[in-house]
Amino acid sequence: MLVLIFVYKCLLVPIADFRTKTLNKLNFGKSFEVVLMNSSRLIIAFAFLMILAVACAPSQPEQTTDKTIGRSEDSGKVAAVAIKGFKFVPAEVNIKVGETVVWTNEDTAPHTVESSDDTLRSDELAKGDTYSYTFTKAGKYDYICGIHPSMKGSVTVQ
Ligand SMILES: [Cu+2]
Repeated sequence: MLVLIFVYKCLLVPIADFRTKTLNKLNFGKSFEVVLMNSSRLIIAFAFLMILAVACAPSQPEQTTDKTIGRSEDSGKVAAVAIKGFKFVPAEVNIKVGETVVWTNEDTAPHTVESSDDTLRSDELAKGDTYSYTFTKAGKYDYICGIHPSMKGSVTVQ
């Protein structure tokens, strides 16, 4: 509705103004100014319509790649583990050699990711912080939260 009003004001009002002003004003210089003013308004209206057309054009389909299962720059797959409700979700992850796991703490409480063999050893993760590790050797990596040792998870690398 606002758009229609805008278009009306930009297109129709200047044209009406132009007619009355050119009829009323015999001074050529002033009429010429009016013409200039109206044409610039028409250009603005046209530009606005073009922008509107672009904005209304069907947008490209959104990328189907899930952010949590995207691809890192070296094209190795990334598995996401959320830390929420004092749990690793999912607690068990199966990946292949060369793939990366990214842990994201979604709790307000701080957590860590620590495996007994020290392969995994994150800093204290505040809410929103992430820790990632790219696994280069096959095996099963059990890990816990160093602050809450009852929180357990594992990564199996094939
Ligand atoms: Cu914890």
